[in-house]
Amino acid sequence: MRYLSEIKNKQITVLGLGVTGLGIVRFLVSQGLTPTVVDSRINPPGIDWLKQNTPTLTTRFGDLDSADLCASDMIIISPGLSLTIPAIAKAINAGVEVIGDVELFARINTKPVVAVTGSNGKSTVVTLAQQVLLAAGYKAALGGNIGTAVLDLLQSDLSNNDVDVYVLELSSFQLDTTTSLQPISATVLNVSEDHLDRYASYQAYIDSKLSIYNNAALVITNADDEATHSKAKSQLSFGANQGDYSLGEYQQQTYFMQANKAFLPVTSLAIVGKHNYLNALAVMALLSPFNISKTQYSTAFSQFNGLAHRCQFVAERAGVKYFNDSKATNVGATIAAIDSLATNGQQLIVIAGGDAKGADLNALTPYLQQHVKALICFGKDAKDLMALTNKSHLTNNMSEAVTLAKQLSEPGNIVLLAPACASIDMYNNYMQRGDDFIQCVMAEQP
Ligand code: UMA
Ligand code: ADP
Repeated sequence: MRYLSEIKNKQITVLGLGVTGLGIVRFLVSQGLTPTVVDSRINPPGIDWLKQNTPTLTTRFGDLDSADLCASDMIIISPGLSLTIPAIAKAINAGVEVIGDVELFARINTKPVVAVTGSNGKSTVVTLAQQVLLAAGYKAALGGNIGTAVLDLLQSDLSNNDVDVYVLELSSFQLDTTTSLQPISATVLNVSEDHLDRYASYQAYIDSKLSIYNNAALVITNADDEATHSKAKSQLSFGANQGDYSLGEYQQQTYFMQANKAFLPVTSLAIVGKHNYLNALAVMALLSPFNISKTQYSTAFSQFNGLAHRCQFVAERAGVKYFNDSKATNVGATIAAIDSLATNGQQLIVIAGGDAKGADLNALTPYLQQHVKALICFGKDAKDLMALTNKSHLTNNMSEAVTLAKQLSEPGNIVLLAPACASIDMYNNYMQRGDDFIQCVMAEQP
């Protein structure tokens, strides 16, 4: 592979040793390269793997200032690190090339890539897209922000014969260090405030998302969300009532419509909620370059039961249904969850809180007024959430929040964990927070 021989004699630093860093190290070592591995943490997550598998690599763990990053020819950086960290900015100013793992993947990969970003729905869309492709007989590999480092998707002989197409979920952080990706189709699903602790402005965050369209053969926009729009020549759109792929009525049923023609009823999709119907439309638009029949779509749509921690039904206790939407780590996702569960005038009890990442929470207010009978808050930014409504209650933790939710609920109500915040102030990740919620619900006496 030409690009790898170009960098063979370069001094490469792998910066960050989490999921991404390990993927980079494994890949480079499999190609006979010997990078230096740096992480600002004394005990980064990948340290044990490294000690066991590649003990001879040079490592520098701890303070980044003393890692001498300027001495590298190239830094392959993990997405959790901002390019504005002084030691990293200094290396960039000194002329060191800094790229992400997705960029290295793009420079090497020869297979088609379907690329997905957006504030919400990415994981659902990429997983459903992979399921549809598999149902249609394509060998489809899934990776990126969803949890598998992209370089772990490549075979070490680089033939990649076991893959016809890569489906990649890309975060804005990953896009910030990617310039060479040429997706066969790419979408920004939607944009709402998130990660404002990493971006200078909301517009900077939007611009980062929009960069996924650069070099895409087909751009897929959300007709209902102007921030996702593009001037690309080749584009299709999806939307609730408008766009090339939309929702429409046919024989007294709601259908997924393709160019205004009824394609499949929304009941063909096992997951529910309007946001998921939009996700399915996005999948159809993204996969339009592939040869996929109605039956193959229908098979995949009916078999996909959704991902854990996304509006996941937990239990019914004393006539009250409990839903875990711990993955609602921003305002847009919490609104979508309230919207999809508050059908038929349902009144919800919502548990929220955590680290709001600098977001403006006010967009929640009308939804709280209309559909929420109590907002139970805890965590770092609980007070900001409390200020949104006079129906709020402050608690100290999940266990107290669930107990209070039970006391406030009546048969027919729904209790929804949809925090609108990251979990990092109290948990390792959103999965741990969701599991805590489930445990607390199960521990309550019926
Ligand atoms: N960190 C340090 N020092 C370092 C390196 C990292 O303190 O030297 C910290 C970061 O600031 C961050 C944490 O370690 O708080 C993890 O960062 P990382 O870059 O090592 O993360 P990885 O383990 O490589 O996981 C990353 C994505 N994480 C982030 O972007 C924060 C994972 O997305 C992704 O699944 C994985 O790569 C594979 O592509 C997770 C995520 O939270 C799910 N993403 C954000 C989101 O979805 O909102 C963007
Ligand atoms: P991401 O990978 O972008 O975080 P997920 O599919 O994991 O997306 O869903 C994250 C959260 O967003 C969940 O709470 C889910 O209920 C909600 N969600 C999913 N799709 C959408 C959408 N199209 N619009 C708004 N919220 C959504």
